[in-house]
Amino acid sequence: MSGIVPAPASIELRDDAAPFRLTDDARIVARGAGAAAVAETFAARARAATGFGLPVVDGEPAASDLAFVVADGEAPGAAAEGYTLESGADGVRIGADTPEGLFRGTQSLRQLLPAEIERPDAAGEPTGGWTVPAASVADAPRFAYRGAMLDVARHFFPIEDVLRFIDAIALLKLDVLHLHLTDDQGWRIEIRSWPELTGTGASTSVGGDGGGFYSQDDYRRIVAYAAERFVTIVPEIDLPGHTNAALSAYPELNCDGVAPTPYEGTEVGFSSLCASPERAEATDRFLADVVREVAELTPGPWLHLGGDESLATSPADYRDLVRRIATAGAATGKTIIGWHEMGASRELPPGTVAQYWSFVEPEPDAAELTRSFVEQGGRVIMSPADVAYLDMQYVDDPQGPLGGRLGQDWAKGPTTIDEAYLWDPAAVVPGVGEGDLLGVEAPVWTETLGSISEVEFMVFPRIAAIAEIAWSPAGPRDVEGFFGRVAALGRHLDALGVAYYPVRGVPWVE
Ligand code: TNX
Repeated sequence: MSGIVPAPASIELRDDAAPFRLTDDARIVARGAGAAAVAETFAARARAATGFGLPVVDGEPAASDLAFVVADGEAPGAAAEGYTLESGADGVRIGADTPEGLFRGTQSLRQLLPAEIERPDAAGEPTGGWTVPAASVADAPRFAYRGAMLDVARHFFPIEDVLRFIDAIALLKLDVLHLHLTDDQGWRIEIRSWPELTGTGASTSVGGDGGGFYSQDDYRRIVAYAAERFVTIVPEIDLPGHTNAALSAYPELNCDGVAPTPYEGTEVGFSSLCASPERAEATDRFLADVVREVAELTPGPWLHLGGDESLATSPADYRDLVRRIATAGAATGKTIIGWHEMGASRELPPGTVAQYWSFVEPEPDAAELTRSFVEQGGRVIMSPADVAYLDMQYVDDPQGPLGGRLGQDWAKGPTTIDEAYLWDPAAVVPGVGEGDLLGVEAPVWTETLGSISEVEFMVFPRIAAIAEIAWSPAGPRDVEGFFGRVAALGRHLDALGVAYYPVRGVPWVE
């Protein structure tokens, strides 16, 4: 079975025509700026799985070759991430206007090949050979920002886990990994001018599962690995609430001058930076130093500064702190993203982006706070918690293998894959339409998730629904067709060794 998730804008599969056969003779002919690097990324995977040489070369493609072309006029509508893919007995050709578009096209090619293409070891040809069906694909995304968020603060995940996660989301053509780097339970990014943030501040996690943090070099490695897969890292420093880890590391950030003890529970909304003028010098120096160092590590355009659930901050203090936080952030030259509560400030820097996390039926203030960003010239990322939060439990899990141990249920109970699939980001907040949206993001919070396989188990397959909403054209959704493609994706995840929950309704292949 073949099928591409997210569904391409247009695909014609010609079952009656001869397929392409990838053999030991195949070369990858790369043409145009940046094409060879994308070809090498694809070739590394395909060489491991097939045992073929697959040299990346210049020249004229033969019928046994794959041609990867970057040139003006290749992508439909000149879309930056668009591509065309043609396959058949006379070869495979992917064309794009940019290396990024070419990379997205290679993710479709992976899914058109047998799932064994994902295997890290050459375990022999699959039955039927390494075939690509005869097909014509013309594709480009609906939204530019298609994200996943990983909470590395509640539990810490070592670099290798994060790289593995990047690999898995890139297959679904996601192009952003938002890292929730700080919270009450841990500060996970080295800030050289405030070393105790990753001393005391990184010593804990939920449930006493140990601490951890990324050194600046570790973080650069993550950024570089993501960049090779055309994934932008969005760092989040959650402020002014969710700051117990920072407050525990530096007494001078606390109104009473006393550092609280590190926190290993799962409550939210009890910590806050201090808005008092007596602490202004320390607090503003902390803000400026942190955002400067994080921005310096970040080639991407965005800096997420939190703003959610500051329940221990008075409304006046919240507005004052958000103004100071956003001003410091904007001074780095980055565009600020904030959870929708930040819309309480009418002094947001131009272009500040909202991340909406209320429900598909918005709570009244959430809609108003989100519109506040749009009124101030910003756009919106949609993450409605009842459909896009990947830490929400699976419906049949309480009876299932996990015994209800993983995930939460506060966002209107467990979430089915159909619910995750059947919503339209442009129809959530009245007054926030298609043109106001930057994109869509699926967060996974890790209060209940202590290992990367537990994370994967919650993320897959539901993230495929979010990826398809973010990439594929708007319009009526064919649930059955989607489920068939998710079943095909399941075989790729099996071959990759990525964990997932075999949700009911999908015709999983044994
Ligand atoms: C709400 S969503 C939070 C997080 C929790 C999550 C758990 C948001 C902006 N804040 O602090 O981890 O729920 O599902």
